[in-house]
Amino acid sequence: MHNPTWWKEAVIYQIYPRSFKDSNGDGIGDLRGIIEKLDYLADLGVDILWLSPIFQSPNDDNGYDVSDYTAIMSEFGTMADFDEMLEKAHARGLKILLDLVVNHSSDEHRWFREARKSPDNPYRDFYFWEKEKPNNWGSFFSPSAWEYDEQAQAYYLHLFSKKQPDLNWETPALREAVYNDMRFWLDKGVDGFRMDVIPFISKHLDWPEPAGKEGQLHVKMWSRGPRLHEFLREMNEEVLSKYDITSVGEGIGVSTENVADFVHPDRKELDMLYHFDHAIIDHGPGGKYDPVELDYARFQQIFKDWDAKVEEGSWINIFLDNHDFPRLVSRFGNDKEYREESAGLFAILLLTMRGTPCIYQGTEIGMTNVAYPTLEDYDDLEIKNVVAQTKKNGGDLDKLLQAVHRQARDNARTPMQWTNEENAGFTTGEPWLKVNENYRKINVDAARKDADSVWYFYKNLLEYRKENKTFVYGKTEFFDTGNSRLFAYRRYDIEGDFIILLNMSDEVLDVPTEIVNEDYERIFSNYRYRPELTDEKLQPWEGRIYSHYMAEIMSIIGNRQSVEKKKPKKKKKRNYRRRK
Ligand code: ISL
Ligand code: CA
Repeated sequence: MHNPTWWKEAVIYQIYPRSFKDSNGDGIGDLRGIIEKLDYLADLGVDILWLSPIFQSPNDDNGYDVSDYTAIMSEFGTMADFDEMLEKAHARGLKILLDLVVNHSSDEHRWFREARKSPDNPYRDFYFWEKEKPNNWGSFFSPSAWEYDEQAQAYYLHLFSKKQPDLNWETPALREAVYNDMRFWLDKGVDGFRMDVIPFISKHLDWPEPAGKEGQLHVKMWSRGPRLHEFLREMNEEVLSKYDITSVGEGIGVSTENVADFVHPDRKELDMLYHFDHAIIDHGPGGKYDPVELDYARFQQIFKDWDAKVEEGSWINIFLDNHDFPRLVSRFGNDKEYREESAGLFAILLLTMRGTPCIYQGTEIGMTNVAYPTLEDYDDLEIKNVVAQTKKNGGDLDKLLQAVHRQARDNARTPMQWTNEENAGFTTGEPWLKVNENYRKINVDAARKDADSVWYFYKNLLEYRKENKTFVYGKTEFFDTGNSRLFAYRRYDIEGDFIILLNMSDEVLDVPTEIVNEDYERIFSNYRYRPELTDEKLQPWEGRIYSHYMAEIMSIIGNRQSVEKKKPKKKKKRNYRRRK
């Protein structure tokens, strides 16, 4: 039997504060906006709120460039607002995860301002300095990972933008400073951290010159440097283990072969992490802005391979979109004819696959990608960099715009759609990033007035998951359906036995009776009460959960022994367990 663990049972909801809710009309989401929406989040039924960075920052990368780890970004509010938010969240049973961005700081952090002053400044070794460019590494947000600093008279390393210099974890004083900043928040009562690009914190100090073009990204090489696990163990020992909290690693560059090194309980490093395998599944030979067609067979295989690692004792997160990726319904589903259907289908995948689910803001109402008319409409520094490079190389800007429509991080960063009022009820002012025009139709208000909406589907499934711990602790069995567009798996243990069928296509498919025999009863469908719903056929993008009748009876009467081994009379079909 399993040990009950709160962060395995919990569902995470990620807030991108800049785009969540603006409380004061300046067009930028803020902490008081989050406070306003705590009841909404509690009502939806999530457990943990992960806030993208809320710390003081010049916002070169929307807060992923921190200039003071223990101060609140002035645009987001004050420390008093934070304290109030934390208290009110806890009062509603919601936990708070902060975003720890300590692979790099902002160049405006005091440490960096000191470090660049002179070679013997006490903060010098908080960063990496080299007299000559030691290699041809590229950076995520600029052509080179090395930038010459006039004042320092040396090059510094930045794997992300040049305003995000990499911190040097080799320096014990830097590590101690980071641990202190972490303690500051944990002592206030926050419930843990999501850790940004954490596999990058240890570097190959011989600065190997990678094969390949100048300016290429070398995620594999940067991830899992020689001292990474030593640093993580130290952080755990010094900080994490002293509190009843949890930790989520952003598992960039982590694979099934090495995930256990991070999250197996014996390692005492992190509780869980999310990998990138399906998140980069459509990146082509030229990277994310050179996308290729989605391979659904591989998509299925990825979930299968990772679940095998969970079976061996590692724990992971299940996510399908976040602030760095396109909207899941536009990317993996069909955001045109079957928007609500595919949004519902992926709700089932998120909430029934083994791992701690992460729901990204807006996904609970099936928000979609945006397609701004020009490249200049986009805000993300990543796009600005790609546009500059494409111009420099005389590349095709129309083709780039198409790719940006499909892949941009800003797809996920458009303001949350609350109502059909101007600017989607996000702000009374001018939003920092234009709202998606479809807010008149897709918004929280409308969704909550419609019992058949994606929003209610999430709410009901969240509640059902809470009642059925089999989805958390049960084993997984994957079925080969012979169709890359039909995903089928079973979650089962002594308390429950469920089969999940997901038709990831625009076609009507036969229900595979060899998988779902007559002992299984349909209890959830994202087609709910619609006339086209039948036992034998799966509608386009229909997802179903079936429950074994014996397990179902036992879950109702709660006692296996007293059940007669006789199939009951056909029960009335329920597509929602409980309809409110
Ligand atoms: O979105 C990406 C670039 O196309 C990702 O590769 C992303 O850079 C990577 O997932 C790391 O993400 C995290 O660190 C970045 C920040 O920009 C992202 O928002 C954050 O999630 C640097 O801090
Ligand atoms: Ca504001």
